[in-house]
Amino acid sequence: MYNVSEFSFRKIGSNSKENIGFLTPIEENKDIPFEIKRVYYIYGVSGDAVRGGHSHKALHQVLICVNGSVDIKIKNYFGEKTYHLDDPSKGLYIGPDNWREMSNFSEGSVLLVLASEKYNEEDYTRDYDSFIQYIDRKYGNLLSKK
Ligand code: T46
Repeated sequence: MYNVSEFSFRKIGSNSKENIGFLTPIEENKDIPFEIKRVYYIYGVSGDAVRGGHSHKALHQVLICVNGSVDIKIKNYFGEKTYHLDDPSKGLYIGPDNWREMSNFSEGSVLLVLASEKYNEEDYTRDYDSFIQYIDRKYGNLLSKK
């Protein structure tokens, strides 16, 4: 999907020892395509709760469900898709201009987010109609006709 991609991190185990699990390292500009200026995580969310409901004008992020599972619904100029995150070795890159909603959090789930910028409320578009108008102005008027 445009400006959104799923990818796998390195998952380091051991050839000689069993049951010691895995280690996933993440380095900026190597394992993810930007410098990490902020890290936050979301947890303790009820299964019936929905978070998100906004887009970003400039922010790049990678979402990793380090425990449990969660659904991430993305809507952008080119369409709509829901990604299911349930593996701590998988990441979901989300670039600018993507409306996102997080739902279906499993019990005990933890959603880790690596962000390219510090927190800036002015980078958010939290009103859906404003998002459509912003996307229309930037990309044309196709989205509002879908
Ligand atoms: C996103 C999804 C995946 C801060 O003070 N600092 C921060 O770094 C963040 C992310 C949030 N906040 C404050 C702003 C709100 O008063 O925490 C409160 C909850 O934030 P929000 O309602 O935006 O949380 P979510 O879960 O809807 O969205 C968050 C991120 O804000 C957003 O960038 O892409 O996670």
